[in-house]
Amino acid sequence: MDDGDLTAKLINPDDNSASNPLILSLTVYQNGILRMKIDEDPSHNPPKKRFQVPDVILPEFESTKLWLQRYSIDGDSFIVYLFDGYEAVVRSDPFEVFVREQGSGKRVLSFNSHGLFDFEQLRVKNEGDDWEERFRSHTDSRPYGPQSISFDISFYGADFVYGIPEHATSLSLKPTNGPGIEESEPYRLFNLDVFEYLHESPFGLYGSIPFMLSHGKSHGTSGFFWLNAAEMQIDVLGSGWDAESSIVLHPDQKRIDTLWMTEAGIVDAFFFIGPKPKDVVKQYASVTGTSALPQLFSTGYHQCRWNYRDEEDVKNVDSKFDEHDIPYDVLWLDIEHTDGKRYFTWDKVSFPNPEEMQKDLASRGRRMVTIVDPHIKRDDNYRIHKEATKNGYYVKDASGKDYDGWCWSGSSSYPDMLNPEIRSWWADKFAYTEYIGSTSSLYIWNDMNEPSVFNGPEVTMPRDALHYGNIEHRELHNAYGYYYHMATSEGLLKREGGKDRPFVLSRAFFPGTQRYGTVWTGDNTAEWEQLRVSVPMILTLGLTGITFAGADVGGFFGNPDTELLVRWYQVAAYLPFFRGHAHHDTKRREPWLFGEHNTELMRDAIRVRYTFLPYFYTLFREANVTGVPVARPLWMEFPYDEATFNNDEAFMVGNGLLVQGVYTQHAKDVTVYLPRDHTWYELKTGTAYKGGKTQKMEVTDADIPVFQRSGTIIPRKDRFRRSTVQMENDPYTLVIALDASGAAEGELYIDDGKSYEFKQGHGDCEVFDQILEIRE
Ligand code: NBV
Repeated sequence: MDDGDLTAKLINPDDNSASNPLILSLTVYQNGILRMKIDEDPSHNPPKKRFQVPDVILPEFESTKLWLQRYSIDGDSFIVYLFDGYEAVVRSDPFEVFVREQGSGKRVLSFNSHGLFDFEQLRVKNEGDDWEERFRSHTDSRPYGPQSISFDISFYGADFVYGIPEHATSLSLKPTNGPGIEESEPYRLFNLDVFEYLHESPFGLYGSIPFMLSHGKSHGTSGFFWLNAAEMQIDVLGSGWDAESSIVLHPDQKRIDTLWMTEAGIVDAFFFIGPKPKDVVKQYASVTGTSALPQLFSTGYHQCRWNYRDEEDVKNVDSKFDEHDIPYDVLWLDIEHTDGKRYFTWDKVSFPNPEEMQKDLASRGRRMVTIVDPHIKRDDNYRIHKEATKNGYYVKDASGKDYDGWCWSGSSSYPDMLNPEIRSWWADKFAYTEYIGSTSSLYIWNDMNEPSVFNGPEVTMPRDALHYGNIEHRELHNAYGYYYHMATSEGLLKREGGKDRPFVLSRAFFPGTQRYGTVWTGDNTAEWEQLRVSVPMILTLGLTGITFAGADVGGFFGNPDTELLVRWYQVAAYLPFFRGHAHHDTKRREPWLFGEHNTELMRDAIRVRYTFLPYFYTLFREANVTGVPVARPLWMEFPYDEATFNNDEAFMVGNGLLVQGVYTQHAKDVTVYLPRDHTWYELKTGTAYKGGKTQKMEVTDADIPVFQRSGTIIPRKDRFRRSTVQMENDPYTLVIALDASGAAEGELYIDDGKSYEFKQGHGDCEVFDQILEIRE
């Protein structure tokens, strides 16, 4: 015991090779969190310090550490107190760590119960060692040799596991391996710019969060998070994969085993005991942070396209929204608005008067977003490139030269965002005096930050590229986009002297991204299956901290047929980030281009969103305080209702609204499961349905089924306006759905919608935190 932690040496008894002992440390934090680190022992002088991911764990989390006092030894096991009713056990031989209920001894989570823990230690290269790895025309020099880590994690009492975005798959993670299971690749976590991604694929997309949750009827919910930024692969093992398993289970306990593998880094693992779904997300948020409270405007509708061509086009699109009485808040400009893909500049012919353009939009209460990507054009006349080169701010290649890759801007280099000094330099670029033509109504979009490199291995940076502190790219790859997003967000904050909240959309993400901005699911396709998969993708992001997330409405690639486009608006109107976007080869698809009837349908969907903005904003504040997401899987609200555990076609907005998407063409009806023990009021008609059953609901093209749960109060604003700005002083409508006893409760959060005054309690007006109780 040292400093309130437990430390141990891990010695491999069967190993005749001269492998050094590893150092394990175990720390307990408030609210049921166990952290375990395993790294090489510095006293054995490894050739290099392995990478530990900085700037993700909240400093305030560290201060919730509990001094380990109560422990006991039982045979070869060392037992520490974890939380009310739970303890952690470290068994020495065979080595295993697990969390269990005190008294009953029921396990919750365990590490290495199947003995799959393996840790490749760094070595000095000897003559004859060939560590190079070749991929197509690329060679990875691997100067430190293999350094992978793997282990098994078991979730007890688990019916399903969820999390580990980003994959275009179902909400509950299908087994990748095991008897009777069609063997698939493991789920991969490696941030990549994937062209035309497929649904139902375990292939990793643009962001990575190595955090898995399990849920089941016997334990409830638990979670496991591995803070590591290298490539990771995770197998979900189907039951019976290890028939010889010696783990003794309580008869009513199911178990799901998983296998985790990474290329580099250390073990820095967090075990969350739950036991309720919201406990686990709160425990995770206490480690990595809750989501930033967005400005109110950004919770409205966003209109994007690659590209709105010029100032005339912008004006025209903007005025058409008014002409058709469709509210919207933000117009977006993609890469073509720049002078030759030099970010922070404007194309002089198409956008000669950017300030005027933004001010004109702002006069009608609207904002603009421009794209700023991380690839910097290697042009000696480009200010950003000159400064970055002079200061040595670029990521280096394995030979120590500025890494040069190919992207939109042609030959490009990438600022080394791991370095706080470089982040601060980058943040300064958003000052009005630096980003000429920007105004206070301009916000930012970060794309291509995986980082995407067209001529790099797998369209990204070589793994042996070098970062600040001699860190290899392989060690931090999955966090590059996170640091870039962080620097951009800090830029907007600095620009406003810390007053207003930034808005930055990012494609790449990592644990902690929620503190810096919004995420979207990248380049989806205009297909029904992609509309369907957008729901579990966004719910998964919410479960793993990033609640402010959305998918391109309509699908980025291809032309959606009108019915798909309308359905997409109807579902996305209830998801946290709501933006229409399209590839430049697609036909224009603004909501008024498909005939009056369809304009009306899309207008209605967008208006519904605006009506519910007070509710959404209140939920964003709840997420900001607690980490509980805005859009929730049904099992998060109804953890005892087994029929919800595997449902990812419907979702809850807060605890009050249940939304059932329509994901097929020409649907005449859809089946909706309404969770038990509640009455559900269909939104349009007020018709009451008893919960605990699957209902067949007739649908028309006008809308999708949405229900309000009995016992809730939902705040709305029902007047139709051009944007959130015009709604500011509109009255609230409270929609009250009484429960069987004649009671209902709800919350309404109101603040100025843009500043940080809420941190001083300015938003916490009397109605917040206070239950409105209305009795008949
Ligand atoms: O900047 C162009 C696009 C953008 O519209 C899209 O949203 C991003 O995901 N970008 C990718 C680069 C090219 C994609 C083919």
